[in-house]
Amino acid sequence: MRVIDSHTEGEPTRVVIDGGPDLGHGPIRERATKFRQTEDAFRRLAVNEPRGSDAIVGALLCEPEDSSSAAGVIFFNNVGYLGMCVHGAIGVAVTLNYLGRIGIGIHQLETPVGIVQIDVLGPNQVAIENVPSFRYRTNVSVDVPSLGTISGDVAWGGNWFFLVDGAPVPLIRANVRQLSDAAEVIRDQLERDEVTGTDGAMVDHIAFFGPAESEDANSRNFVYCPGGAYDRSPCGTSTSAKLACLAEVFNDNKLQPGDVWIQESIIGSRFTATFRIDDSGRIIPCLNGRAFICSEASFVMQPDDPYINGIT
Ligand code: PYC
Repeated sequence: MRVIDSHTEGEPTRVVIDGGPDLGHGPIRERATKFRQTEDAFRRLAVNEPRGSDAIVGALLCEPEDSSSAAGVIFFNNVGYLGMCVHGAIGVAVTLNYLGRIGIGIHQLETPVGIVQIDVLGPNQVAIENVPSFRYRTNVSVDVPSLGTISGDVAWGGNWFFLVDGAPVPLIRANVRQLSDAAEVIRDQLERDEVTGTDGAMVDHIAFFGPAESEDANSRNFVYCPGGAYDRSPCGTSTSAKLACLAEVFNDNKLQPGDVWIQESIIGSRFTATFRIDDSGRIIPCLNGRAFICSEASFVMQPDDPYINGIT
């Protein structure tokens, strides 16, 4: 099994370029279901300790269903699977370019939640046109033991988010532990209160938003991921969900199509985001960020290794 590791604005991506499970053909959504049902040990092996860490997002490259797409990709993490992952898609684009499989220019990636467009602007700079994003519920209040009443929006940006304006402690890196603890209890309360996305989907990412540190950015965020890690990047699916909440079509009148929104992460890295409205009136976010290759590795599996499939 061969992988290439990169980071996008600080957040790691591990692209499996060889030796992954054969999931057959057909829609990537169906192959992702097969992955979950029959090959979950591979997910753990690929991203969990001792070979990985809680922060790594894995990306399994698959043959695309449509041969004009650059690749199919299934994103996964330390506890399960992601619909889309913008930082991961930027990592995949930079990796495919590094391997000489795609050039500068526009390509398509097939994901379990839809086709996204990748615009490779340079060896380390990519813009992703994400899946349509929308706000599903506005100003939902939950009573959280230890925090009091917390209000936020439930929105989709390729994953489900609870977006909170403000944070229980300042959005600085030194507060990552407290922010993570707060996000975790909010997520637990959302689950207890049965606050879900469409079709009862779990709202498994929590995002706090506050003022940016740099003068030219619009906002800083902290995004808590399903497996307890925090996103070092500004989390592109969360930024997409945020854009949907700010967009004029939903009456917030805070952001118009084409307006630029610079989202800063908890470590100060950034995505530059805009959106357009498609022919069906849907919000299509576009996120621009950088990724850098960190390592190329071949995994070794020794049969007597008690942790051959990772530590869960
Ligand atoms: O950038 O969309 C993103 C993302 C999702 C989870 C981690 N990063």
